[in-house]
Amino acid sequence: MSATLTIALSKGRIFKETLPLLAHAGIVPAEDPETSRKLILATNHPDIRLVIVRAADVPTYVQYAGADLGVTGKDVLMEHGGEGLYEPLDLRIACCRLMVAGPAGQPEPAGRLRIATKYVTTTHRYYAARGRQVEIIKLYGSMELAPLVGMADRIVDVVDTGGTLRANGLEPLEHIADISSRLVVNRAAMKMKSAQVKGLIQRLEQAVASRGKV
Ligand code: PRT
Ligand code: MG
Repeated sequence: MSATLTIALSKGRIFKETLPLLAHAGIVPAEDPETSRKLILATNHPDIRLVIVRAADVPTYVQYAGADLGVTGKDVLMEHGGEGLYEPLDLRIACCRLMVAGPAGQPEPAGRLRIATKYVTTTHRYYAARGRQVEIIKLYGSMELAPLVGMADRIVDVVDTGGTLRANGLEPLEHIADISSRLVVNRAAMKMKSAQVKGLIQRLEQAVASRGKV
């Protein structure tokens, strides 16, 4: 008799890109979260279920044992701090870069920079390490708008193709970190459900490795 394993995922790109890795590990959800309103999804394994949470909440669910494992962007993990979590595997999905961006072709304004971002902790750390005084304006989305309406000099956000920045007259200026999604595991679950958790990590590791070969 094995315990139930709960895996936290967010809808959208994380779910879409995790699905093939789970399939490779033999795990298939019983429903599609994009069409189902259920927050708990069964899988083809009676002892493995998925919970659907906001992307920024995945580390918190895993930290507080609402889920044993989760898939989350390194950007989200840096902001969360990783307390109570193991990060055993880079899934190499949902890749992007965390960047400072600003209006194209404009010099850096003198004095204290105003930076709009949802990555308050990471942004604070980045500028503190450079001895730069900044005012951080916390937003929850559409950061690209803030410089356009004169609310901020810069934004800190994740960039993939750069299309969203360009469409809004912004350009990437400074690279903060390369981002990909990570498997995170609750520290207690790693001990209490060791065989199951380690088995799953191993299967996902193989899934990532075999995907890298194509
Ligand atoms: O969207 P929602 O508010 O529900 O939540 P979320 O934005 O936290 O989640 P989601 O699903 O959008 O992103 C989940 C994770 O995917 C992030 O934490 C990143 O690790 C990763 N990821 C990879 C991205 C991107 N690429 C990305 N391009 N997350 C967001 N974007 C956004 C970016 O914020 C910007 O608005 O896409 C736009 C830029 O894309 P380009 O291609 O135009 O540069
Ligand atoms: Mg988003």
